[in-house]
Parts: sequence; C-alpha cells; structure tokens
Amino acid sequence: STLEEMRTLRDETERFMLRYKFGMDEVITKLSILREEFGQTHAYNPIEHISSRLKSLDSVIEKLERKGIDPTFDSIRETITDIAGVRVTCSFVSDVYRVAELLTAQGDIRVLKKKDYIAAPKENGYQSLHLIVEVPVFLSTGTHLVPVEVQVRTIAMDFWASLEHKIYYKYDGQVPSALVDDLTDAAHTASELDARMERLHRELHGERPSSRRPIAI
Ligand code: 0O2
Repeated sequence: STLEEMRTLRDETERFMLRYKFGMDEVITKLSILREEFGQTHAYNPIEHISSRLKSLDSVIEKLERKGIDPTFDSIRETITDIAGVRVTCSFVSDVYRVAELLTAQGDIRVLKKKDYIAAPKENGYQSLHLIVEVPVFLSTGTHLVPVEVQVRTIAMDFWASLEHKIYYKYDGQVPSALVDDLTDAAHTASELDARMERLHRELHGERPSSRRPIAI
C-alpha cells in the first residue's frame, strides 16, 4: 500500500541520515580524545572548542537542486560531502595544522579533500582549513564509510566568519560593497592578530619560528 511505501521511505531516510550522525560522532570522539590526551601529556590545549551540525534533509535537497541534480540516496551519497560537519576552534594557527595532522594521520581516516583557505584566503578574507575525511562506521549491517567535513580555524577566524555569515544572511547574499570592504579589512586585522599571537605564543614556549619540535612545557 502507499502508506507502507511511505513508511519504508521514511525509515530508509532516517537510516540514511543517521549514518552521517554516527560519522560525525566518531570524528568528535577522535578530536575529544586528542584534546584530553594532549592536555594531559603537554599541559597545554591546542583545541579551544568543538562544535558540530548535521545538515537537514531539506538543505541537502536544496543544495542538489542548485547543482541541477535529481535527489536520490545515491546522488546525495555521491555529491554531498558536508552533511556531517565538525568545527574545531584553536587558539593559534600552528595548532590548526597540528590538529589537522593528528586527525588525518589516524589509520582509519582517509582524506578525500583538503582546502587550505589559510594559505590562500577567499576573496572576502575568509580563512579556515577545510577537510573532507572519510571515517568508518561499524553497524549491524556492516561497515559504512561516511564523509565528514571538518573545518579547523582559530578563534579570530571563527569570530570573523560568524559575523560575516550573519551579515551575509541579513542581506540575503547581496551585501553592500562598502560593508564587504569593511569585512575584508577586518579579516586582515584578524589575520594580523593571529600572526602576533602566534609570535607571543612561541616566545612563551621558547621556540624559534623555524623550530619544529613538539611543544613541551
Ligand atoms: P553551513 O551552514 O556553514 O554549512 P561545496 O560544499 O563543496 O559544494 P565549497 O564552496 O567547495 O562548496 O565548500 P567550501 O568552500 O569548502 O565551504 C563550505 C563551508 O565553509 C560553508 O558551508 C561555510 O560553513 C564555510 N564557508 C565557506 N566560505 C565562507 C565564507 O565566505 N564565509 C563564511 N562565514 N563561511 C564560509 P555552507 O554549507 O555554506 O554553510
């Protein structure tokens, strides 16, 4: 019956989305472990904050429509890699790379894509390190490889991105050019602050800028 079909589709959709949540949970656990262990071993914490979000099915379908693709489970699986999203905020730029390295060096993690908007900021000034990683999720039905988008950034980058995001939405994407310029300028200020804080941080830890030895207090 139609009702049966609708129920089946609903259950299938729930199962489909749940896998992304599990993938996200796995990545959050990995990051939380790194955070706790690093704090224990080095009496210092490279991770300030971890947050996460699951894209709603509606925005997944919207995104597919923007790309001109018919929404099916297969097309979602093949083209949408940011259903599960984890954001890591660090104090210092060096920590951003350190955390990314520690996560991606893990044996069960595969890096599908990496975008370094810190080395090459977006035109508006946006900075962050973006990774799409694939993580295995072990279920009763077998092992499923799930993509998770991980955004790693500093507090300053996060501060800027949150405000820019609000402004972008307020103006529905049509931000007045004077405001765009102001934002880009603020991004440069944030980036300068990051550079200064990094230098102070290195002085505190008695490291020369070229030093690559692990932090020890
Ligand atoms: P939300 O609500 O944060 O999820 P793709 O997803 O691969 O089709 P693209 O452009 O390759 O698109 O992805 P990219 O550049 O890696 O960036 C995607 C995410 O990064 C965005 O997700 C934002 O979270 C963040 N981001 C990228 N550019 C900007 C920016 O200019 N300003 C701010 N504030 N955030 C940015 P969503 O899905 O757009 O939004």
